Amino acid sequence: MSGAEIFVRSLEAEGVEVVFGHPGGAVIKIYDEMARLKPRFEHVLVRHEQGGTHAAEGYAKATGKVGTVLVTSGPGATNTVTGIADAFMDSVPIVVFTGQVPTALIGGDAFQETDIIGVTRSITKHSFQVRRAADLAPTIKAAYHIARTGRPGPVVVDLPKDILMEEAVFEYPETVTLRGYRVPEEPLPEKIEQAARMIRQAKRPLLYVGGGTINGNAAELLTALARKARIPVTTTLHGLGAFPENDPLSLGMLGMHGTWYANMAVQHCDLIIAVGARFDDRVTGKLDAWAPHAKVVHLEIDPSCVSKNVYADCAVVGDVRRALERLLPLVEPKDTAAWLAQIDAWKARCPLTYRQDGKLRPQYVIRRLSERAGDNAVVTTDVGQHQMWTAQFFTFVRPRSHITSGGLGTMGFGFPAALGAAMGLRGTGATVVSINGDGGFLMNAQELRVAAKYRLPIKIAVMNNGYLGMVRQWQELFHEERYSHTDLTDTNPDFVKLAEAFGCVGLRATTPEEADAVIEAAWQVHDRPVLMEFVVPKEEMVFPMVPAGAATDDMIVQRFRDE
Ligand SMILES: Cc1ncc(C[n+]2csc(CCOP(=O)(O)OP(=O)(O)O)c2C)c(N)n1
Repeated sequence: MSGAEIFVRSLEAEGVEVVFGHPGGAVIKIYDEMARLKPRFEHVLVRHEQGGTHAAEGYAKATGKVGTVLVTSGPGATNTVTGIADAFMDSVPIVVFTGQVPTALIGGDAFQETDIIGVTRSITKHSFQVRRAADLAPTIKAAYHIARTGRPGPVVVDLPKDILMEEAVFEYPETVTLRGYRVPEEPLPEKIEQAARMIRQAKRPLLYVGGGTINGNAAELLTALARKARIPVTTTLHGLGAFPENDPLSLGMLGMHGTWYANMAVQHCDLIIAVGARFDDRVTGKLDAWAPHAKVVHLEIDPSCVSKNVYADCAVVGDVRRALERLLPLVEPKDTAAWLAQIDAWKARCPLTYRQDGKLRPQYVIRRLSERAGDNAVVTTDVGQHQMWTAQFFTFVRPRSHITSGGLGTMGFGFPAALGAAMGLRGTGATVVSINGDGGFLMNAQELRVAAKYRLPIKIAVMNNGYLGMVRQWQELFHEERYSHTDLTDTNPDFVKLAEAFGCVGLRATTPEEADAVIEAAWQVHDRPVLMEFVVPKEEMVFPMVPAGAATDDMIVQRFRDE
């Protein structure tokens, strides 16, 4: 059969359910075979390849499966670069198939030729260029294996056009053996015992939990460990949902915009148990002033993350789920009452707050969305202030309920990620909520119509503060209020009309009462996306805040100014 048919059959054999793609000359043969073969997977025609890549990320994060993207060569391929970089930074398993000019023309500046393998070399977990149709099936098998196993990440598979025409025998391999690729799974027993000993000896232990706990399907075990040993838990942005935030042991998020009490716990604890986390600079701030009294136990699958930023006194390298399975029976209930009382006092002294003065505050909107959506919600956010308010004021109680762009901080991520999540969660009863700023939403708003086509009832919030809010905040705090090119008021569209033009419902709220009514109305729509525009004050800022590069102790807790 043709290489293009082998491609289609391989995706079916891999169990792919959804492909987010956009056709072009280099992959036209694959699209032709899809028309002829009517494959078992669904192809979603996105309106921009970047949107497709973020949709695949949203699908992967919501379902725990690998996301799939198919694009043409040249601009089709380069349009995926931001999504690939995003997936690399955030350990999201996706496979991106890019068309390529015929092998004989490679290197000759042919029409729509880009060396996408070269372009993406430093932002992929691995990449392949297929040179023979006979290699297609084993390469596809290997690509999904690499994307999904160990620390997950993006894999690019480049498909020269002639390979798709070439004939070969189709056989999908059962197993993968790759020289030089081994996943460290079983942690060393002596390291588990050392970790248990350190937990036993600690007086003020703290669990610092990252996205690796969710990727590794270890949230339940982590929760069991925290509850058994009575250890308080703080999570990173990507760790949100790994531990139920309505549990008294939860401290919410730590770091730059984390809670005051989580950061206080970090600065006063005597043991940090890091689980699937990488000590990112948005977590630690000034490294040598972070957690000054703590020894560190680090449970981590990626050996290159261990002792990279913060030295691990005990490194438990391997699958975090297996590590927690083995650690749990060795850890006894601890008396941490004094430490927990101290934390409760911090929580009472400086809880997360916002001004309640009759104006429509974004934090209020997020609280209301959280209450309305309940435990079954899956939330995606874009990047900026609304992202941090969502992390602070939405209550996450389940793994895979919070999807965002953390490492790369990609504006334009949130809505297409919601599209991908909603495609993956059809029929599960989950409500997908997409929270955006007025800046980033417009960077991939074209995918609205795709969501409408599939009748996905995504609840889209656009926090319209008329500004690139997070940059405005930095300009106010650190650049003497020179608001250089952050005002969006004269380039913002009418968001309600925009939604309607794309076949969605558009609603607007300017007061808390209107916001309540709009949220209620949005939840009554079941057959298409609803865009809720919330007009909020531009002056609102995200606090607490540890300024970039500052010590955690120098956190700005709250600052109100006249409006
Ligand atoms: C693609 C991209 N360009 C620029 C930035 C820098 N940046 C970070 S936050 C932000 C402002 C976002 O504004 P908006 O989407 O309105 O959200 P808000 O902060 O107001 O909630 C900008 C420009 C980015 N993160 N990503």
